[in-house]
Amino acid sequence: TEKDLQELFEKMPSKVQKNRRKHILIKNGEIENPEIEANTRTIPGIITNRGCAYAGCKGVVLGPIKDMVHITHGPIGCAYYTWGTRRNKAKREDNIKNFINYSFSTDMQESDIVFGGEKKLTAMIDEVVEILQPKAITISATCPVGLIGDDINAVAREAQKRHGIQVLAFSCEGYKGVSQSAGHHIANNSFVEHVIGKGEQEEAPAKFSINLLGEYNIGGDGWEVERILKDIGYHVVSVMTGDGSWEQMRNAHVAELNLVQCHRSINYIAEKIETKYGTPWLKVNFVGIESTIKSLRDMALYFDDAELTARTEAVIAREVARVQPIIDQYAKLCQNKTAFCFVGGSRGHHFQGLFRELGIETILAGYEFAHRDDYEGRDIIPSIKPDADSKNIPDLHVEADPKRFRLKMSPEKLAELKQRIPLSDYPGMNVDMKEGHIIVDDLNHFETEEFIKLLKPDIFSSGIKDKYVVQKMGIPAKQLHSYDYSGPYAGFNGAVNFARDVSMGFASPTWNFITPPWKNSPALSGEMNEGGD
Ligand code: CFM
Ligand code: HCA
Repeated sequence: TEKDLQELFEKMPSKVQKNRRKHILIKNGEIENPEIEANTRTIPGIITNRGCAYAGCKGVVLGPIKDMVHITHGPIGCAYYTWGTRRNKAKREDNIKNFINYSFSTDMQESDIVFGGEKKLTAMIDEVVEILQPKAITISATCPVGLIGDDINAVAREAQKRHGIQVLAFSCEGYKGVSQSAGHHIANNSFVEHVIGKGEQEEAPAKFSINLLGEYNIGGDGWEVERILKDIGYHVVSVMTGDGSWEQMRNAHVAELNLVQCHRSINYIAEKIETKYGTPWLKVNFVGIESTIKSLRDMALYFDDAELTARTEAVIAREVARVQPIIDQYAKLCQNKTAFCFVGGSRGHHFQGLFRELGIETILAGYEFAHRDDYEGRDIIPSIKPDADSKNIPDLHVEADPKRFRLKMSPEKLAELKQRIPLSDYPGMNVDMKEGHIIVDDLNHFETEEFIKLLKPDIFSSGIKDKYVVQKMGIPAKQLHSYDYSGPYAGFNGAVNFARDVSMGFASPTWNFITPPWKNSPALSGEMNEGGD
């Protein structure tokens, strides 16, 4: 209740309180779409789950592209941390190499920081080309590179001339934004400018051609989604960027529709492709049975083809008949339980439906670094005040491509469809949350513990940084970033895996051996005294 929330705030120093109040909401139907503060700087010293711009650029958007060599220019730590930890899977294909099992870094030493690292980077590119012959290379800058002023753009330009392959430089120094989100934007801009639409194809190679955007194939999610789409009869031109390739992304302009799974990390590309090539985008969600079915039906409405619609229904019926009885068994262990669902961007919203299907209600949800539109919907975008990102990252201006822009359907039909399906729109998470439930932006360690004590959720979904703290409080924690090394969790097969893993968490006898701190109240307690003696 508001009173509990008030008590929680009172435990914070007054400055922190003032800041954090704007990031926490209780869903209350009286105010139609309350404003939340998001994408602003975390208070220094607060333990947050957020990462940096480099993580968002190299780790999230670039990293999964398998046929490019991704070089991290910097001391070894940044490259090492983004080496495989995100579990974005990829397979080699005919004519498409797969480099994602390697970690490439200039491993800058003290002398490179003092005298500059450009020569080392140049030498590294030459070595990479000689040994691996990739078709394209990316260079991502880490914090010290920006501080010492290495000109990675000039190095990239020279290397491109020397080797005749595309070399893209990304000034995604960690400090370029308040979180990963800035890095997504930097990567998106460059792909719109230099990669998408540069391929030779003019026509879609098959009927029902789509691109799948914002799907990173974590734990094999993208493969499960592609299995379903191909079974129905779709042709996947490119995936951005899970198990994706530079080669295929170059021809993304030929698709008839872009699907957007993770709105946060890739909405910029979706929007610019629409302006440049006339391809609308559809917000989909392949996490959870209901959402998967809805996404497939929305796609069928877009293509409006009797055979495709019939096939969509046949696949849905077959898959549901196959997986529902298994899920029902697991769901018996999950009834009437509650969850916290706090993940980086889209997943804080996407997983709520899957929890609900198992009988688990999400009572607190939020994002580490999403923007106000991911909470309140895209309608509010014009009213968002310029933030830290907009100062550092130019909003790319694009225009209709004179040769390749093509309307995919009449404007009247498009307008009519927009009334029925989320075309070029995302209504955000808040509309789906229930009365009295809590929405928190950039949840921190202190609030995590306080909300757990207050609401005692049965399961906490999170990342690696908070998981173990929560488990020591006696509550099962399910990582919704890495899936605790399981997955896929998307699509029909993913829902079965998730039901199995979550119910296993509840059934584990481990929890009987842990006494949560509130059952063991301390003999002594104190209060924080601001500024006083
Ligand atoms: Fe999109 Fe992602 Fe997410 Fe994300 Fe991430 Fe991720 Fe995530 Mo970790 S792209 S916003 S920057 S869905 S890496 S695959 S799990 S925080 S909720
Ligand atoms: C990142 C990657 C991450 C981290 C996950 C976590 C991922 O933000 O740099 O904190 O557990 O999904 O791997 O979000």
